[in-house]
Amino acid sequence: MVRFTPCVLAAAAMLTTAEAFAPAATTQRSLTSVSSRNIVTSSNSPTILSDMLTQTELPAKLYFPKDKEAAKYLGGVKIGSRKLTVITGASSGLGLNCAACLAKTGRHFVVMAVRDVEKGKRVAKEFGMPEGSYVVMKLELGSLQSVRDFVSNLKAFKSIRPVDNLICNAAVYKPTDPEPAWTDDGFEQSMGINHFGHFLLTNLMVDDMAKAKGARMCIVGSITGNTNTVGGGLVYPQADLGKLQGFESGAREPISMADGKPFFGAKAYKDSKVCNMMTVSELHRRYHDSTGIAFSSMYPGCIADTPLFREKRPWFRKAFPWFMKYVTGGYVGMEEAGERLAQVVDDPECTKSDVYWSWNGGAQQVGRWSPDGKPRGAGGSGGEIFENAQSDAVRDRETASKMWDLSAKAVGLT
Ligand code: NDP
Ligand code: PMR
Repeated sequence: MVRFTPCVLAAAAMLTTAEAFAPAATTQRSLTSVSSRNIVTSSNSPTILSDMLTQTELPAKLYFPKDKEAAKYLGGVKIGSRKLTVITGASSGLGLNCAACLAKTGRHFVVMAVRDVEKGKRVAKEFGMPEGSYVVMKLELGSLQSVRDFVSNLKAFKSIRPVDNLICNAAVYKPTDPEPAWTDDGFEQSMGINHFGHFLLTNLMVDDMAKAKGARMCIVGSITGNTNTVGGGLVYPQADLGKLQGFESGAREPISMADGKPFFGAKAYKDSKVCNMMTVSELHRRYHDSTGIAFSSMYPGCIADTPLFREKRPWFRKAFPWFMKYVTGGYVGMEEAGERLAQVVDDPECTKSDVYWSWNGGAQQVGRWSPDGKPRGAGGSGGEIFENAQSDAVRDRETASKMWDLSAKAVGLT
C-alpha cells in the first residue's frame, strides 16, 4: 500500500475541502429551513409513540406491570438486563453499523433516534437487527422542540431503567452550499444539527443517566476538527471558532458562523466538530464527579464512502475512498467503524472519562470488536484503540467554557 508522502502533503496544501471538490452542479439553493423539507415534529401523544415500535403486532403479555403504558409502547419487548443505548443518526453509515453491532451483542437494547422513522425501520431490518433488540424513535436534531419531545418520549422507559449509554452521532456536512440553510430555530444547519441539537440533548439527559450504573456518553468528533493533524491542519479550511463572535450575537439567522464571519460550509462542519469535542470536555468538567458518567469523544477513521459526502461530485465520491485507502491509509470501512463506536460504550476498558478515542492501524479489521464478544487485537498490527491527543484549540479551556455558556443560552437552557 502506498503511504502518505511529502508529495501528498504538497497536494494537500494546494487543495481545499471546499474548492477542490466543487459540487456536480452549482445550484443556487434557497435558504431552506429543515422543517420545510423533512421534519415531522413528534408529539407526546400515544399515537405517535406507538409509531416508534419496530414490531407491528403487540404481544399480549405485558412485561412491565409497573407501567403498563410503557410496556404497550414497547410492544411487550423485555429489556431485561440489557443496557439501554440511544444512538442518534442510526439510520445510515457509522450510526447504523454501530446500532446493528450493539444490538447483535445481546447486551444492548438500542434506541435508534432518527429523523426518518420509516427509513430507520427499513434499514434495521436490512441490517439483520434481531426483533426485540431495538426500537426506532423520531428525533429531528434541527428542531429544539423535537429534541425536547424525544427526551420526553424516552420517559416510556422510565419504569424499566435509566438510559445507560447515549451516542451522539448524527451530522450533516454541507461543503458546497453557496448559502446557509437554517434549522427550525434559525441556526445554520451544520452547527444547528451537529452541535446545538446534541448540546441540548446531552444536557436534558444527564440527570436520567446519572441514575444508571456506569453510564457513558459519547459525542462523535473528528480528525478534521483537530488542527494538529494532516487532515485537519493542512487541508483548507481549518476549524476556528475565533472569539465566538457569532455565538455571542445569538448564532441565529442571519448569523451563520461561530466566528461571525460569512458562511463557509466546509468550515461550518469542522467548527461544529470542535464544539462537539469541547462539549465532551465541558460535560466531564461539570458533571463527571457528580454523576459518574464517562464522557468521551472519538474519531472512527475516515469512512470515506458514507452518505455524509452526498453533496460531493460523483468523481470525488469514487476517488475519495481510494485516496484514503491507498494514499493516506486513513480509510476505515463502515462495519469496522461501527464496531469501533460500539466498543466505546461496550468495552469494559472504555470507562475512562474525558477521552478522545482513536484507533491505530488501517482498514479490514472487522471482527476486532465483534458481536460475539471475542477479544480485540488478537493478531495483526492494526485497529488498536488508544487515547488520542486533541489540538490545543480543542483543549482550550477558556473557549470551551465560553462556548458552553453561549450554547446554553442559544438553546434556551439559561
Ligand atoms: P451519514 O450521512 O451516513 O450519517 C449521518 C446520520 O445523521 C444519518 O443517519 C442522518 O439521517 C442523520 N441526520 C442528519 N441530519 C439529521 C437531523 N437533522 N436530525 C437527525 N438525524 C440527522 O454520515 P456518517 O455515518 O459518515 O457520519 C456519522 C458521524 O461520523 C458524524 O458525526 C460525522 O461527523 C462523523 N465522522 C464521519 C467521518 C467520515 O469519514 N464519514 C469521519 C469522522 C467523523 P438520514 O439517514 O435520514 O440521512
Ligand atoms: Mg482529508 C492522513 C491524512 C488525512 C486524513 C486522515 C484525512 C481524513 N484526510 C487526510 C489528508 C488529506 N485530505 C489530503 C492530503 C487531502 C488533499 C488531497 C485531503 C482532502 C480532503 C477533502 C477534500 N479530505 C477530506 C475532504 C473532505 O471533504 C472531507 C472533509 O473534510 O469533511 C469534513 C475529508 C476528510 N479527510 C479525512 C476525513 C476523516 C475526512 C472526512 C471528514 C470528517 O468527517 O471529519
